[in-house]
Amino acid sequence: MMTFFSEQSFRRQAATELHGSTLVAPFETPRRMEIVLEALARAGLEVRAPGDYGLEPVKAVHDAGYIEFLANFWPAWQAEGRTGEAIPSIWPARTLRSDRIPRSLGGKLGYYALAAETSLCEGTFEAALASKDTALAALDHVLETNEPSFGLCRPPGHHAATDQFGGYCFFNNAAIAAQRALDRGKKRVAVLDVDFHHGNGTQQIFYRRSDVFFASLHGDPDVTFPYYLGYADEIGEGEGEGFTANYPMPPKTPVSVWMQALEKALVEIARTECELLIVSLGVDIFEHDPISTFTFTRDDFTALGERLAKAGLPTVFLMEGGYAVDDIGVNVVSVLQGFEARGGANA
Ligand code: SP5
Ligand code: ZN
Repeated sequence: MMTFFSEQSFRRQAATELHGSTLVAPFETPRRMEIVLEALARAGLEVRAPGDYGLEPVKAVHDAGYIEFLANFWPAWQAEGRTGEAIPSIWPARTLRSDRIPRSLGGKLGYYALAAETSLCEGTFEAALASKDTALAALDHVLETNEPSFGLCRPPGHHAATDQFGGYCFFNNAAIAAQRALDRGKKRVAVLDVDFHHGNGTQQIFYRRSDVFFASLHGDPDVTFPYYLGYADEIGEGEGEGFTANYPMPPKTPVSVWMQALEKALVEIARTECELLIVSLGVDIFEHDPISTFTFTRDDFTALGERLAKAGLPTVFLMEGGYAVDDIGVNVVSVLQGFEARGGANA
């Protein structure tokens, strides 16, 4: 399996994450990438650097004002003499207006944020660009060779909505790749999100559309971030009705139960006649993940890869979460090797 990674992903070096009542070193640390790269090397998988795809594929998915905000924020913040990382602390919440974008940087910060744990800092925009390039290169590889691929995206993407960042995400890499696959001739694409957290951004972006089928298996939002999306009754709207499927599950859900939900999602992917599978691969479903509550072991990750291979679709894996840093490499490679062992996706 070909893999892709950009060194530019290291340019985000945030020092802060708002966690409970304190600022901690971010769970989404660049060290995660080093560990995955080491595991890819040990597995003998080639890693290529992506090309520069520019902003057009981002504009196809995200709001122009949002992209401009991310591009300009850090220099503007510094020009105001602010030195620390930027953490939003007020939003256009239910009782406030969301039809005005404040001129103030602090006001913009909250307008474009959906959560407060994700600080903005130097290099964030550049890393986010590198991450979408990684996803696009992985996609193009699948389209051009029909072989599977893995994009080691950092920062992750699935929480990023049309015009909001949060949950460690800025650009929605999976959505950007899915849109490009459509633009390059695929009639319908499936995004299967196995990250522990609901892929609220991906769902929102495609909620009213039938050309992308989105399925997410995740911790029940009733008790889990991002709390306000990801319930089973969200099935898409209008044209998109029947093209979103959610499988929320409680803490400590046995892997056997999770696998049954995966079967249901794969039935839907077959029903909707998707021609390409994009897997939002978060390995924070691991039993020892520090911020999550599912129970995957290393062998379960292998079994997941094997099962996905059976779907028989051209497949691109894109990195999302996974915060048990010492294990993230083994867990990711287990999925990829399980997939390859079963001759996944025309390999
Ligand atoms: C891509 C991705 O996996 N993003 C995850 C973002 C989670 N952000 C906030 C998590 C709040 C977790 N609270 C956990 C309490 C653990 N004791
Ligand atoms: Zn996650």
